[in-house]
Amino acid sequence: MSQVRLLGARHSPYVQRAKWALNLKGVEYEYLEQDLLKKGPVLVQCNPIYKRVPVLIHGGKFIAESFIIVEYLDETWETSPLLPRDPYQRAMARFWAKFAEEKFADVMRQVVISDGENQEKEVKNAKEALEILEGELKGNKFFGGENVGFVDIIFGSFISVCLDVMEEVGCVKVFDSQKFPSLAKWNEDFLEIPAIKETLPEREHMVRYFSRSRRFNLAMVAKKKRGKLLDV
Ligand SMILES: N[C@@H](CCC(=O)N[C@@H](CS)C(=O)NCC(=O)O)C(=O)O
Repeated sequence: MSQVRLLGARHSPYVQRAKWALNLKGVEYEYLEQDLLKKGPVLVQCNPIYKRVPVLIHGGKFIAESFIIVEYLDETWETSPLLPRDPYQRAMARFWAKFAEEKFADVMRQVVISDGENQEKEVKNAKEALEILEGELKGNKFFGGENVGFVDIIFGSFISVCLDVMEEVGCVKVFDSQKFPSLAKWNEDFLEIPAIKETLPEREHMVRYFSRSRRFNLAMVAKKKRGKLLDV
């Protein structure tokens, strides 16, 4: 099998998805850390449209976007399947992964970079998404059933590895294990899987990254407000 490389960044929950999929499938790969502020020539060459990580390099071909990378890995390496074979179950897994991305991960990114009423609104939205996901587990061990699958990887990259950092940086509480007991148990089981726990992002890098985004965005909002006041 051709050589596999992964372009990533230490703090990135999106890169985490690709690393977990590679680990679960037992694929050996070379990891290349990227400087996202400078965006070196390798990243620009491999992902000229978005210039973002993760990017998977396989047999000289470049594949960008974490959802697409995980699906590509699943189709290329058949061991430890991540998506169900049945077309309807497959469609459902894609639906819930998209839900977890749009209604939880994207919303949590907004929680981290906002404050006041805007932040309260986003915290409420994130909790509503968790309530729905709590119901969707329906007594299953994982979203993928007895084994971790696509939805677990997509959702886990935010809830298992960076939610507490996002809560700390945003000075909010979103997750309550009393309120979401199935998700709390899911999280414990998820983090016990060797292929998952042996690759986790480094907390200090995540704290630095999310704190920097929060400071930057709040400063931009304050600058806009000042501009508007001067216009009056
Ligand atoms: N939708 C993309 C998001 C990837 C993403 O936002 N990556 C961040 C790192 S956490 C990045 O490369 N940011 C650099 C930039 O946007 O300039 C995916 O799922 O792969």
